[in-house]
Amino acid sequence: MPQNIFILTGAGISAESGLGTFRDKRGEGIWARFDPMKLATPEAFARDPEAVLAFYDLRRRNLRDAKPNAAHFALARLEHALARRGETLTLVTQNIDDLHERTGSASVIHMHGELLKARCERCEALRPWLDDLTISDVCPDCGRAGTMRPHVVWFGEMPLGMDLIDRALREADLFVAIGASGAVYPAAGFVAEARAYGLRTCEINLEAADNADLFDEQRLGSASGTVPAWVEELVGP
Ligand code: BV8
Repeated sequence: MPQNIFILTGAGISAESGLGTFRDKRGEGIWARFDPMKLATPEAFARDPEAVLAFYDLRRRNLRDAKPNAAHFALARLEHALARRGETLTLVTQNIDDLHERTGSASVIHMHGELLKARCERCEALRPWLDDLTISDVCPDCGRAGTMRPHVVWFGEMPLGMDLIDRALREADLFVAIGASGAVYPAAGFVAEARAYGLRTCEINLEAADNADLFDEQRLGSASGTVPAWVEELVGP
């Protein structure tokens, strides 16, 4: 029977690429050092845009030096192998990095936005943005200054692609969460929706997620080892 697989990735898949995770048991995650309520909400951006923009400039520069790891490459291989068999991979990521795209994953749904894009709050135009973003930058489309923001979904904002995500969940046979802590909604609720739709569910993680009890199967270990091994079981070496 054709395998339609729905994969949700979180910060854990990019951890071995040198991009920090948000919450880790050792308390060294990004949110242990930076207060998300002061840097990842629309209210924070309205109150102190320079601090918020500096936070994303720092992460954009880190991303330029980061390289995809074996887990990203394995998911791109899985997508192409399934397509050759007439099966589908829907890849949804909570991550705002471009490491999936850099390994050839074709249709990535960035439900929390993308760090390498900026959006004009006046004309809604969306543009690639690889350099620092300042509050005085001019929108390349409408020419207004001071209207550009990172194309990132902050707390309290609607995640992107929710209709597409729900449709893909309904059509899939298998739901796999990779490197996701199950701490942030609505992404953390996808596994419960998958179970309600009758999908098998599998967690691939370094440590058990907050919603680990909702998964039929669990594979613990670093993504650069666990994900290529899982892909090889599915589509061979
Ligand atoms: C919204 C972008 C309305 C910014 C981020 C119930 C329903 C709906 C909403 C809520 C709800 N309850 C509360 C809310 C509000 C809130 C929320 O969830 N708050 C939490 C804190 C309780 N949610 C929202 O505000 C969302 N919007 O609700 O709008 C709505 C309602 C319903 C339906 C639609 C809309 C918006 C949330 C998005 C916020 N933006 N990111 C930025 O990146 O700066 S969220 C932030 O956390 C990250 O970006 C990341 O995407 C996300 C989740 O983190 P993870 O990816 O899981 O990373 P984390 O560090 O937590 O975990 C890492 C995992 O990797 C761990 O398990 C670890 O063990 C593992 N790992 C580590 N190393 C490795 C590894 N695994 C493998 N290998 C390794 N080497």
